Amino acid sequence: MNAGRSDTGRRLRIALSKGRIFDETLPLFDAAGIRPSEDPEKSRKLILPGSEADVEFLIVRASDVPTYVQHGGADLGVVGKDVLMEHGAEGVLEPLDLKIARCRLMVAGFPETDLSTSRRFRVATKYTDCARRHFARMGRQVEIIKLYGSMELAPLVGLSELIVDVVDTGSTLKANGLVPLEHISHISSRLIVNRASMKIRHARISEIVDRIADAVNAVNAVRPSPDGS
Ligand code: PRT
Ligand code: MG
Repeated sequence: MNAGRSDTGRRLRIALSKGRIFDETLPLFDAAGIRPSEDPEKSRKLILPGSEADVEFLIVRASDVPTYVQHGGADLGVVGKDVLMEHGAEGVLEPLDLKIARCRLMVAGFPETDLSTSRRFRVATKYTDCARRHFARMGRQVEIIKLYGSMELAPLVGLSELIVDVVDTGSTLKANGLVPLEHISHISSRLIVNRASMKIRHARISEIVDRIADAVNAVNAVRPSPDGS
């Protein structure tokens, strides 16, 4: 019996982005018995059938995952908390922290930068809403400059004094003469679910969420996280 299909007559759709999230998500999905039948890095297909007949994978841009799940284009998705916070993702359920693709959302700039001065810093970032909220919380006036990538370049050419970006090892900042100045948030990837899908396909989605949760716990029991979560 195929719960996912019999509920609505179509496969359960899971939105994934290529790259680091995909690589780290695969072993967790494997544990839940679902995996794409093809490697998206080698295929040009945007819909990949799953190993189980009631599941298929949508390959979308990382920043588009919440949009697909919010509007029901996908039932489930895997997305970085940074993208989720920036998007807003209203009405989207977030049942599981997958504890993968961990990093930190940071304010960064040149080492000599004094954030306590009253000057109005320019901040280059693709996380404009997160940055705006952070600086408002800190009571600092800033000018936000929207970029779509390579934020580290902005201070080097005088476009901004600060950036807001995710940092993992810190080597990209270092290679460009920048340092982390202020921590905004710990980031990891989350499993998200469309609210209506969760109601309509509750049994099947709960089963998948539970199995992935077990896999996350198994991985983290062996390898405790650096921040103790
Ligand atoms: O490229 P596109 O716009 O399609 O999507 P994306 O760039 O958001 O996707 P991807 O695959 O690069 O990142 C997906 C998710 O991985 C992000 O949303 C984060 O939640 C998470 N993640 C974890 C990271 C990093 N670590 C990371 N280090 N995302 C990006 N980086 C980049 C960072 O922007 C900086 O340029 O790597 C550089 C810093 O790395 P370090 O190790 O030098 O500090
Ligand atoms: Mg990228």
